[in-house]
Amino acid sequence: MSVDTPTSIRGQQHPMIQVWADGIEVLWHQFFELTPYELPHDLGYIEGRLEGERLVIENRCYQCRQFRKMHLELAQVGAGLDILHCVMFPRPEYALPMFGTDIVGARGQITAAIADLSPVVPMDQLPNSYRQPLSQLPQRQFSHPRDLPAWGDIFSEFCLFVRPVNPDEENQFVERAVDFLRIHCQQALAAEPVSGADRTQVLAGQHRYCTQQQQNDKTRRILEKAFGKEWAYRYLTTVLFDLPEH
Ligand code: BLA
Repeated sequence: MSVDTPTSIRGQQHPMIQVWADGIEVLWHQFFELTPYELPHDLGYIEGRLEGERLVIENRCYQCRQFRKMHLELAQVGAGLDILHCVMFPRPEYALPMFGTDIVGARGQITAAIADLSPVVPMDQLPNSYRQPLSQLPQRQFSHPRDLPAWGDIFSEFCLFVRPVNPDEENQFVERAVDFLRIHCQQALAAEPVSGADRTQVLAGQHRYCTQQQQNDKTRRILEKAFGKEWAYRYLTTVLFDLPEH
């Protein structure tokens, strides 16, 4: 499986990031009829400087019937720091969880690999239609699981957050993350739209997810250092974790 989508930094990132980014785009195209999602015109491709190094951010953004925004971002700071960030925002008519994943690699070593399907309605537990297939996925072993920060109470019991220490663990992570995404795409295709009170609950659940994610100091600090406080705030609240409209 591969997608012919050449970009300037994609071919230069950590192999695990390239494999996972390709996997995400292949599944998206397999399952959905995608149309482009227009980001603010100056925020699609971005260059800045961080401590003397070049920071490049490349965004891919789509939408489809079930998702108002399917965002895949690749970022690179100099040759030292590689980042993959991806979130799928369901339309409020679909009571679906949030799919999110973040990979951070420093000098060739992945330090953080996280993937989750995070509950929206109800806010504290995934629906049975997700828990059932998720609980049947094959067991996987990671030598360095990581603890979630305090704002991470949005994530589900299935959240995978590790520091993979070798290519085998990197593959195990990507395989599990692909399983999460495939289950999500299948459930999204089968989902019926909701209305009224349920729609309000979906908005409230997505609101909480985005507000918590905006608390991630590690993301904010990098963006602030490279682009300044105001820009970082705008990027966090309009591109990374924009709140759905009411
Ligand atoms: C951690 N995110 C991080 C770290 C950095 C970034 C540098 C620290 C790495 C480490 O602790 O080893 C940076 N991530 C970025 C930047 C962008 C980005 C700059 O996406 C974008 C430009 N973060 C997400 C999503 C999730 C997420 C969708 O964007 C989860 C679904 C999680 N990132 C996440 C978590 C941590 C993290 C839980 C660890 C935070 C901590 O330990 O405090």
